Amino acid sequence: MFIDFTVIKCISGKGGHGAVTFRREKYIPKGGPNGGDGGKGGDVIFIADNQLHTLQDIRYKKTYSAGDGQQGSTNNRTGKNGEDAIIRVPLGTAVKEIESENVVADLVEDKEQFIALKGGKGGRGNAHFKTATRQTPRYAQSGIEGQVNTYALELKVLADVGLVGLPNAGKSTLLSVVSAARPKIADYPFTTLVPNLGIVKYGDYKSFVMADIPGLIEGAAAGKGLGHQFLKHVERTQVLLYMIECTEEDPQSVYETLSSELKTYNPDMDKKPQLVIRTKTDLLNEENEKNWKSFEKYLDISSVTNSGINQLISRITELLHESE
Ligand SMILES: Nc1nc2c(ncn2[C@@H]2O[C@H](COP(=O)(O)OP(=O)(O)OP(=O)(O)O)[C@@H](O)[C@H]2O)c(=O)[nH]1
Ligand SMILES: [Mg+2]
Repeated sequence: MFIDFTVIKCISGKGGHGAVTFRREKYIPKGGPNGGDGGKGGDVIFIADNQLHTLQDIRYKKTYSAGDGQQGSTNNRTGKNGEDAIIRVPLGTAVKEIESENVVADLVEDKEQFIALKGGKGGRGNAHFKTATRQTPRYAQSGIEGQVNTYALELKVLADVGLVGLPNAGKSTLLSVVSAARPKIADYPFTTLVPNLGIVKYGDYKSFVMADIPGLIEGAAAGKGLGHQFLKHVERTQVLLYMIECTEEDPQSVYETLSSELKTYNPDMDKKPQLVIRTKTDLLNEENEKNWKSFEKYLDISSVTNSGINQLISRITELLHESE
């Protein structure tokens, strides 16, 4: 179970000011007041959307601002309302107010809405302030300010497929190739410090969730490296991919290290459907190939040339359907 998490700042729109205007027509030199009202500021609204599965898209944007209402104008015309800021979130997203630490909404149904911040009201134009004794009021109301608040969004996600491997095996790169996720990728161990999630789309409307965790090393289950604290994230996935670099001198022992770490952490982990993925096959040469003789079954992929990627996705979807 992953906790997908992000913090955003929200600002609702300001109300537009009321207008101070008077009728000006030929033959009516001193017309009465006709200043229109200001428009209302936009609201900040969260909407649950069953097409979304992570907070991925929201994570890239830190501030959501609704539009301001426009000022009123002459002839009693009301200013335009500001546009609402709509924040689409996956089902199951909890919205927590940072300051009070209160969960203010828990959006579970498709299209369920939560108006987090109301836009400011528009000010009334001077047309409202005409009285018997005051025929030409020269003032109008100001629009009300918008509101500002900071929220933490939290989503519990169950990943379908977990990637495990030594540091630098190419896990994050694979995730970036098959999904819209953009995890950090670099040529050194422990590039990934926190788990990443991606949605892998296939067929027309189908998808599964893939989880990339920091690299595992021997002793991980006992707390070495970083991986162990994240093993819980792949504990409940349906399928595990063992990612092993094709250039490993002893891929068999790498496999055993990974497998024994998982078993030490939770004996059931090793029982779920798994695939061994030989990664970076664009680097494969005859020398490496020899090291793999003892290995019975694996799938070859290269995230650089894309070779084997479609086959991998088909194989994963077969396994997911079998375990349904
Ligand atoms: N040639 C080649 N290089 C690759 C391929 N996949 C990944 N790499 C490179 O291998 C290095 C490590 O890739 P990552 O995806 O960051 O590896 P990781 O398993 O996520 O590593 P950690 O997060 O440290 O556990 C990067 O320099 C990648 O560019 C591949 O298919 N071919
Ligand atoms: Mg990584």
